[in-house]
Amino acid sequence: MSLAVGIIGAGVMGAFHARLLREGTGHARLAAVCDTDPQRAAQAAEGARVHSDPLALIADPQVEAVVVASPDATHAPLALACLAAGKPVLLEKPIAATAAEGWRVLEAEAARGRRLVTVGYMRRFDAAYLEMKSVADTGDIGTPVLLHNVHRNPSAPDWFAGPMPITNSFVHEIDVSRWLLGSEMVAARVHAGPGGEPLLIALTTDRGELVSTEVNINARYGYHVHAELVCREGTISMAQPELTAVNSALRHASAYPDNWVPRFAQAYRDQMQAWVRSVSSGIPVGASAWDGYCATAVAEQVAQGLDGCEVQVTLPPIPALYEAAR
Ligand code: ISE
Repeated sequence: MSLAVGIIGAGVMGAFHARLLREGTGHARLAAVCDTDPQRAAQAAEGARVHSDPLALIADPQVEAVVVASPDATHAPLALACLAAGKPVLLEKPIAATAAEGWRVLEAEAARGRRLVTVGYMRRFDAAYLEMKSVADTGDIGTPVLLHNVHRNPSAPDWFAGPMPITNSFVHEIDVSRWLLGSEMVAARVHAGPGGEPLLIALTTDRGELVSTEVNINARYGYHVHAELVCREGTISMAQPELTAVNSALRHASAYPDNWVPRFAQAYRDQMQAWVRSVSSGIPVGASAWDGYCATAVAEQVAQGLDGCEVQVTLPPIPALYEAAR
């Protein structure tokens, strides 16, 4: 049996998810694509059904599960529509544009008593992060004390506004740090560089660990994500995932991609395959609606510290539906 998946949004991420479903995902097929631009939808669909109304795609009887890759502000309403239709959804991050909306998604899922929402924090499927976590979890290099993150984009897209470096980009570090450390964030301090960027964000966890992140959305030279976990007896850091380096003209060089898709292509592939399997097995994978809520709620509170003051970060108690997955 192959799972019939509909995709909402045919921009960079939606088109890539469509390609994954057309070409590289076992036990799944691309059933439909929806975009406000019919040409873009048809291009990504390559013969699958095309919708211009996302609610029509969700209601389409030929669509069994949904990937949402439309703009951030649409995530919560579309997740709620998927929940109302009882259809599993792989929701691109962030879960919602605001924590309050994210909470509504979580509440609606909890009211159904069944996990249907997976939030697409794909770094949880990245080989380098997975290896960091498995080394840290052995305890061989001692207990974690500090996680250094670097998150650089070559340039901010023109739709980036207000605190989006935090609520759209830094949410990745919030999620992956919670996942790597198994800790919750309790305090934050934001330092802004000259003219407001880059940001240097220092978080403290409930175990006293420090999480430092450079969020640099105009780094110019390329897309670059790096992490180093410092433990009491050693460190583990990400080696650059390039396969080759070129020696030429007195230089040794390797390339940077210009966006996140090449860097995390395999993670997206593995996430899609794991999600498809989880829909048929009923065993959830990846970031839950609770994880999605936590990332957005922490980001929103961190953004309140843009004036440089320390912020105390709080989260509500975890609802019972998500407790088992912790
Ligand atoms: C984008 O939405 C992503 O998810 C990328 O991983 C991140 O680097 C970028 O800053 C976001 O805008």
